[in-house]
Amino acid sequence: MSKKVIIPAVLALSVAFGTTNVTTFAAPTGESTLLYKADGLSKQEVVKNFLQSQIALEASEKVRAAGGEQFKIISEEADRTTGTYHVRTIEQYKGIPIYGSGQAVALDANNNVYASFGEVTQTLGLSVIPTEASISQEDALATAKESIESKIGAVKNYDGIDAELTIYPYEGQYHLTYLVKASTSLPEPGYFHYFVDATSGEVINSFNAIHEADALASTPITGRGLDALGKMQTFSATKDAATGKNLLHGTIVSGSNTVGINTYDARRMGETGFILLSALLGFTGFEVETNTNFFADPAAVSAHTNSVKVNDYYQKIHKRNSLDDKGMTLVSTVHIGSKWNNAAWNGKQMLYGDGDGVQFSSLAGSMDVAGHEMTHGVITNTADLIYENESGAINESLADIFGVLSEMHSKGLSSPADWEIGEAVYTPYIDGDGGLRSLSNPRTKALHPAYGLRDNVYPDNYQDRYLGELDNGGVHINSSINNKAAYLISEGGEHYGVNVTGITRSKTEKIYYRALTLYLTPSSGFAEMRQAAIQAATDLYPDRNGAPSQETQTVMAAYDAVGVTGE
Ligand code: L5Q
Ligand code: ZN
Ligand code: CA
Ligand code: CA
Repeated sequence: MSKKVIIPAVLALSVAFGTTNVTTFAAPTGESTLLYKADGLSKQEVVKNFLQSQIALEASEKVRAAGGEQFKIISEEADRTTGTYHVRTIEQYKGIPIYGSGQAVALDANNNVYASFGEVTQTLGLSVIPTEASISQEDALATAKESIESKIGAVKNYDGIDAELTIYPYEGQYHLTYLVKASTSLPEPGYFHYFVDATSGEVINSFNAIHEADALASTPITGRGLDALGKMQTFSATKDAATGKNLLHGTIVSGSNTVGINTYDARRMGETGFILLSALLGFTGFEVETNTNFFADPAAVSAHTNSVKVNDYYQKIHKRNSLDDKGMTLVSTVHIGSKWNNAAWNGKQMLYGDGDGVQFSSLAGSMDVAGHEMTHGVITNTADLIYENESGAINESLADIFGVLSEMHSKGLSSPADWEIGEAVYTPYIDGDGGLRSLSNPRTKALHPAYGLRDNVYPDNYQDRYLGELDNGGVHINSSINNKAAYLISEGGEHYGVNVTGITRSKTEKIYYRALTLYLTPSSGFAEMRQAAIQAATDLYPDRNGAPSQETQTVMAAYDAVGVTGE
């Protein structure tokens, strides 16, 4: 977290030219304060000068001398609700991006910096990092493929694979690497990340970030079919001009936005079918076809209609145009693998298993699971939280939070509140045992003793967090700590002696969406999540007479209650 100081722009500019006379002023009250005064400069100059001013002079001069700017603007967004302007940056070294770096800087209506999230690297200018690769991109791709296939078996078709030159900070050193990202569906869903040293060809680190995970004219039709829960649904589908068959290719129209929804069937089978149809279908699976308007595959009907519902939620509540906010087509594939007890986002699309019928029934049947997986798609396109350790737990938690909130929105206010994940498909032979995770009371769900958690249940405060290496550093475990905070913000309650006044679901989802899209960065952990939520609450529900609003106080109290305190 940056220090809260106001640096007049004139002084900040002189920093760049070698003067060390930087003035700091006392910060106003509250956790949100003005950081940097703008006058006269463009928004982009203000942001870059502000970030530059956060680096010690010697290092900052060296970066310039080395012939590059440390900060690169990657997105800009004006927020009409608050008249504020939001800029995301990443760090680079001689034009090569630094993995996991990122800042989110917020400007007020006068272009002053009032908030900044994301660590600024101090040592970049003092480091000597190789920038010339001695192995080729093809070599890096081959190395990654070999390792992936030694783990999951031969991959006949990658859903996507690319290698990008990236500087990777690892164990106290900067490495010039090719970051290889590979998406797979068969033989196993995966979203592999490989850091291949571009000077030696050695794999420095790797992880699987699977987020459980035509020219011809066609006519839109209305399809019908029973979903995985036995409910009749109607939905948008297509009559294919070439074959005369009806397919699960729909469109959602909202104002001037149109989003495609395509649902496919992996038919639980091996690679052969995929190879045949890959050229036509882009490796997503077989078409779900029918000669009538009736679609007879309940898992496919559920995946199709649930992705419409989740998209409606993001569109109506958050004014978001699909997962990338640019109208990308929503692709789902059902019947992945045999009795697979999971659902996933593989970096490109949703994947649903059929479940083994005991632990899970068809996972496509649960709308909150669709909301969870699709939120991973939103996160990839916004804060891009790294999928391990604390940032991974925040990533998982936001997927759960928007999973349950999208489901509750869809069911409407007359339905009972539901803060469980996956209850519609979890343990079909056991009634009333809720879902696989609970946001309202994480401690009601057991965890394998191998994790060594207190009472062998999911944690509901920071002190009980999991610090081992399983589950990418506990991403599906420690998420519960933030889940509980979100629940308390919405519904209120006493937790470890802290009283929290609930502020409703509607305000809670606005705060988390704003934190996710404007303030969280790839490396954000629990402390940054707290600060981002406080900032979002303060933007939406401003301080009065120097005192934080009820909404902001509630956010602070909820994070206090789960043991994530300020500083
Ligand atoms: C998980 C998504 C869900 N999957 N995957 C462990 O592995 C572990 C948990 C999950 F929607 F199916 F739940 O959350
Ligand atoms: Zn997930
Ligand atoms: Ca639920
Ligand atoms: Ca059950």
